[in-house]
Amino acid sequence: MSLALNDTICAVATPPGQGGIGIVRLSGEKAIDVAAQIVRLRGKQDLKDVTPRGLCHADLIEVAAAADRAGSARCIDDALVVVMPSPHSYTGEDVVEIHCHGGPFLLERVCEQLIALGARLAQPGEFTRRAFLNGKLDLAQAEAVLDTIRAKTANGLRMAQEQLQGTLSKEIDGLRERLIGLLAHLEAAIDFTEEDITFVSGEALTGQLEQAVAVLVRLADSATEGRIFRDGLTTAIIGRPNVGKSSLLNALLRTDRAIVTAIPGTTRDVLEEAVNIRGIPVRLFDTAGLRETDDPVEHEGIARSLKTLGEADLVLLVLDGSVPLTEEDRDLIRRCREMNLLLVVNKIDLGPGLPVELFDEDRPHGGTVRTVRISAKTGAGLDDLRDTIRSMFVRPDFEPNEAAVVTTLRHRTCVLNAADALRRSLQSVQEHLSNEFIAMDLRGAIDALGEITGAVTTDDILERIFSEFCIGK
Ligand SMILES: Nc1nc2c(ncn2[C@@H]2O[C@H](COP(=O)(O)OP(=O)(O)OP(=O)(O)O)[C@@H](O)[C@H]2O)c(=O)[nH]1
Ligand SMILES: [Mg+2]
Repeated sequence: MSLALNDTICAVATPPGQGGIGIVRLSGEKAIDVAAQIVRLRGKQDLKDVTPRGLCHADLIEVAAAADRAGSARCIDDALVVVMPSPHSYTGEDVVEIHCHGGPFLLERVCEQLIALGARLAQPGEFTRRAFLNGKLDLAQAEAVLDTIRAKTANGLRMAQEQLQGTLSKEIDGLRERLIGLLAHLEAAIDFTEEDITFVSGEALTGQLEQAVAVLVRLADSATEGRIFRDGLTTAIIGRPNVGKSSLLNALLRTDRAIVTAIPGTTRDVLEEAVNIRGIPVRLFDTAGLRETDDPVEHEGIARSLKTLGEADLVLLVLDGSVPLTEEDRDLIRRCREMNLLLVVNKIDLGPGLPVELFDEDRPHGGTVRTVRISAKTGAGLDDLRDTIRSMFVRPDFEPNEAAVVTTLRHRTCVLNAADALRRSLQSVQEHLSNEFIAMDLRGAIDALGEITGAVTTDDILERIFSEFCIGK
């Protein structure tokens, strides 16, 4: 896909569907000229001469009639128009926004006309891509635009905003600058090996490299919370039939979303709902109760339950606290041994529930296991359940706005690659290898960090990042 920077792009910037207001955005060299042909300002002045970034009342007119500007051109809507001349705009180019009524047909009509007049329909994320290419945002900030749009909880929004303001970029750039300084010393030492000058001592080098690794380790660690608040937790509610899985879903949602009956095997399909649990966006999946069955419909439901289980970040394994643990319960606990497992002992309103000791022989390996006691019927224990879910994934002292947080797998991979390269550099220092070896890995680390902010980038990376955006962003 060729995404030249010298043409003028346009797109509807507001979501599809009907709304009070809809916005069409234009960016590029000819943005003002193109827009001027369908915009007739009420104040009669030229679109070029309006106050930058101020709203102007205008009539939108049909292209066919536009040539006859003085005459009775047909008006299709009235609008507020704002002109943001380069470089003080989102993309850094001349930008015009046309705020008209939010009708899908009308907005499409406006875009069609702009295209007929020489603009091109923007690709997904192309406005933000231009902002990046014109140096208005770095790559991490551009990614934060999407995170801001997609944020589902206050924490997610706060982290996206921090990243958009440049908190992560500053930390990464600062570290990268220090490493570049270090590399310059090493390169000087390489260039002047004949002379007997020490540009940087082994000790100083070790100290600085170790310090940099520590910063990167902290950043990589922050990715656990970062990812959870950004992407949320995929949570499967599983268990034997009739233990109260659907009742738990309903209790957490505070609605009667799922059918609940006393008949085992009520839920056949997988139900998905989103809920905010202590600031974490959680995707809850209620599943069919797991048991041996000859019923083909139930059999399919169970296959889907197991698939959901396989994809979950967290498993809420519901147990009926009013009866002793069964062999099927134990099988399920064993099946979830490698996962983050929360044993939810339900129906405690009917009795004290099962003692935890029962589970000792089935202690999981790998993941974390916790137990809570609840009654989906009375709501007892649900607060404890919410607190426990948060504490399984978020450190108690975690504050999303305190320091730079890594929220994406892409950033985490770059951070880990940089840390690995620095560790190799450190090893070369310790083994008294020549400066070339130390410098080589140091360069690798500098490049890995540069990929986060886009100082080092490829079309491939840009393609992947901006294709996630929608048209108009
Ligand atoms: N006393 C009591 N009954 C409960 C509680 N939770 C669920 N039940 C009852 O248990 C029965 C089964 O509840 P469901 O929520 O349908 O159970 P399920 O695990 O979704 O069952 P399947 O969909 O068949 O696998 C219903 O009669 C509920 O009213 C609870 O906390 N206390
Ligand atoms: Mg159910």
